[in-house]
Amino acid sequence: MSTNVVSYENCGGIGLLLISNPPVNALSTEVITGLRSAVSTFEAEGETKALVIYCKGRTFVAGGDIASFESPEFDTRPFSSLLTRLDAFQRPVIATLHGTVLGGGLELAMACHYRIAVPDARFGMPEVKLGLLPGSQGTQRLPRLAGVPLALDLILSGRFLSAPDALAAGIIDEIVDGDPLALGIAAAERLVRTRTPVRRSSAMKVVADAAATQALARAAAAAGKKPAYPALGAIVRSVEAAVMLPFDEGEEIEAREFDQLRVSGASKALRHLFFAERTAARIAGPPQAVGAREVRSVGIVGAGTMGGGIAMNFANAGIPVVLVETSDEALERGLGMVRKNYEASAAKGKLSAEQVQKRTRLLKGSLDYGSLSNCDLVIEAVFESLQVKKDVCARLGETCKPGAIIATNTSTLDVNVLAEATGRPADVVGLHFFSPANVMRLLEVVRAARTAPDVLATAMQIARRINKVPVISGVCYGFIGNRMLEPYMRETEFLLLEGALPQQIDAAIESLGMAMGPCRMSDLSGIDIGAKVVIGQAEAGALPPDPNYRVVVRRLFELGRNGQKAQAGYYRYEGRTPLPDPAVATICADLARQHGIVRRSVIPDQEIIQRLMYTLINEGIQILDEGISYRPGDVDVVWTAGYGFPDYRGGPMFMADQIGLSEIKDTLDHFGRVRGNEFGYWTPSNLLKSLAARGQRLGSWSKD
Ligand code: 3H9
Repeated sequence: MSTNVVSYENCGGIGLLLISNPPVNALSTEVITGLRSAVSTFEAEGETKALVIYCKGRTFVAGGDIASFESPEFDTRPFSSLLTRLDAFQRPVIATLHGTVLGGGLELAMACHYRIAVPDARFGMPEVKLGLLPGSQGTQRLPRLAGVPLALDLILSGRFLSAPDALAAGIIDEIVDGDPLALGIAAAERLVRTRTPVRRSSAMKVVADAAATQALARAAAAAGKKPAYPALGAIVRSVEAAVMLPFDEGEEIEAREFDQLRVSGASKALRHLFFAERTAARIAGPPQAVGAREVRSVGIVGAGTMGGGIAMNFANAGIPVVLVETSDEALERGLGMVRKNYEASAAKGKLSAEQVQKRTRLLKGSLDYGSLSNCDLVIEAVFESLQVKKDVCARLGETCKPGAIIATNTSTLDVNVLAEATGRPADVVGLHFFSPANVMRLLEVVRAARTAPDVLATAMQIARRINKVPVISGVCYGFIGNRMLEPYMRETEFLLLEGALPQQIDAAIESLGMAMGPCRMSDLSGIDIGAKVVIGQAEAGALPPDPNYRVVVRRLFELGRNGQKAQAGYYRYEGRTPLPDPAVATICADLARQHGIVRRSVIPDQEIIQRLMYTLINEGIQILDEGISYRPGDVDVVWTAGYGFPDYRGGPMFMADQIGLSEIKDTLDHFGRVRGNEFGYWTPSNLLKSLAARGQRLGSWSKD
């Protein structure tokens, strides 16, 4: 028997079932149908002594096919009943495991009687990251094999276990190095020869001891604090059912929970982001590169907080880095900060002493640009000033070897101008890291007008190597993220002038699930940083001719209220704790008086949310229309990976579809009418207007 994705053959009395569904052998409907038919063949061949299930390619089954969950007909039960059939065989069923054995893949393995794995196989139940739970008996079998505390930990966190840890936990039976098929056949022959009785995980008793009870109670309490993630509570209830109820009753509870989660907004949003992150890594738009350049060594100019953080990313990935500074003190300060960061990670047990040593050995400092001459990639991370950066770029253009890539970490300057300054613009790309650069996952990769296709391809590849989530942006002020932040900050300040308080604005925005409201965020990133950008824009004549525009941040800066580091900004601080500061209300009231702005005693939270979020969304749609960003999903990845946007809302573009594009357009029009639209703040982008008019969603829109 054989289909495109599943084949079965009888080899010397052993049934061999092969799954071959690249890239990760996900359980598509076709795979499940193929599995059922193969299992029926084995069932019918009464004389076949054992069944071996194995996979072709880089991994055993890495889970259910996430795309198939969108279908209204999707149901976990056909796969679950297949697992029940496997479990019930009197003849041994063996899973031989390699790669990442995840979700439905681990459920398949656990339904087999014997699990053998290669040493570098990894195991996990990552459904929670998709807002789901293991929906095919996983919440029932894992507690039986591994105990309730570990099962809960794995299913609630989605973390992976190594093969030795899985063996120690009782999830697998044996680790052997070799070809999965040969290993499976050898194990099958041994089990048959020794007449080893089959061991069914469904028949094992769950250990219901005090540790299990405590783990359940702790998990239930933690889930209760995160109502935005309904999967957490559903997981606890399903594992509890494994403890309290017979296997098949627990299985039914799990299936019902899965059905509800699958159609929940949170799971839809998280599934959207799963694919959006992977799609963002693909370069859209012509021309495509034929290949990438090799990056074996990296240079960084500027060993400040940014440069040091960027350097750590490369050292962590095993790539040697040279940091160039202008003085011994600056260099020592930068390298010292990196060393301190590594030591802090070691103290927390996140890195071994050996890892720290290996990484610090990869970092070298230099005062000489000449030491960059052999680097394959050089990133400038110097002070954010056009002249300073242009000078550095010009020097790099002369110093770097032919074929080396020159990257700028600017967050606001024109990458085209910097690229021309090097004298070799085809070699130049923007790499906009977010602070702290060694922690934040997002990397905006800025494609300048003359960036060579292979330079862009290399930037995307290197981003994945250093574990970043890359998103391509065209050249514009602020790229994708900071440009969308601009109307959001503008409305924040206008609302403060009209009488809202920082704590009210932050609370309204945080109620949506944003990690931080705009005022707390500005205090953390530095009022001086924000104000200098606005002042620079004003000097460049790039601000709207509105005398009221962003006056609050400039006044706070004048007053030295530079945010958390100054213990005063939009809030006053006790340590890192922000406390409401009546002085800020007074500052805003004075500014309002000077600028003739009428203050109101009540500003509804809904107005705050609409003015901040709808203008941000409108800017995102404008960015798509201009081709600065390729896809709505790319914008969502920027905001969820870099700006604390709640993943369970899927990002601003996904959220816009949930709200309804017509509703957003109509609300912008409404604000334009009641507030006036002299500066175009409320003008819906053309794309928003046309999508709303056609009743189309961003999710089904593409530039082509
Ligand atoms: C589940 O199992 C529910 C069950 O309880 C019940 C089921 C009946 N489906 O990440 P990569 C694609 S829920 C569909 O770049 P890596 C991915 O989109 C599932 N597609 O590679 C990409 O496609 P493209 C539980 C999938 O080496 C390509 O494969 N399982 C799936 O960095 C390569 O992916 C999970 O949540 C999938 N399940 O990492 C596992 N998985 O090339 C999710 C991958 O077109 N997957 N693709 O962009 C992962 O964590 C990683 O993909 C993995 C490989 C570690 C496997």
